[in-house]
Amino acid sequence: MVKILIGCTGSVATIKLQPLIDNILKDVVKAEVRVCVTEHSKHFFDVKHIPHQVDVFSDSDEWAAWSKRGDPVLHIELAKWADIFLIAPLDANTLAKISTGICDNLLTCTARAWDISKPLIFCPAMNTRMYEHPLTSNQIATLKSWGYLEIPAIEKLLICGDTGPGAMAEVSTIVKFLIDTVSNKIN
Ligand code: PCO
Repeated sequence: MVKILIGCTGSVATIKLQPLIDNILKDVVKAEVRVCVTEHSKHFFDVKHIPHQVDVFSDSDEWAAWSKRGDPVLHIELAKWADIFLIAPLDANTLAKISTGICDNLLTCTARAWDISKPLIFCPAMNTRMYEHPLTSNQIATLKSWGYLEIPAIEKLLICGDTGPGAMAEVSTIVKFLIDTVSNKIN
């Protein structure tokens, strides 16, 4: 089995979570999928539409799991469990946090606990104005300097009506990238 942890952040591109999961389960051989989400990302999907075998974790699960010494710490368990961490979409806020080590929620704590010898794939998604700010390329370069793998944002008509770079890569591109990453891991 290849264990894939999908991280979702508060970009509107989280509307692609369900097709992303469906296509991973269909096309990535022997994939086991879990999801960890930020509170803002919950705005963009309905957990009822996520396949039943896929567990979705969020901040409240972190606190519910721990009451005493010896209890599991969810972000550590998820970071140990996953073979691949796919953060799609990675919004401007979480990009900034991960690039500087801020860990104030389940997703960013999991990223902070990530073993950088395992693949971490990230798919930036944000409005063009944010995407084109110099902070974005600086922070993406920081993630890449640790060996993290970028699936670059693309140019298209964004949900807000602007056209330009900043849209999340297509689901098909992400799934193909995952398949290549899994086969590199095996071979
Ligand atoms: C925020 N914009 C974003 C940009 C990300 N947008 C996208 C695409 C989707 C539809 O094709 C949502 C996938 O527009 O990735 O978060 C303000 S405009």
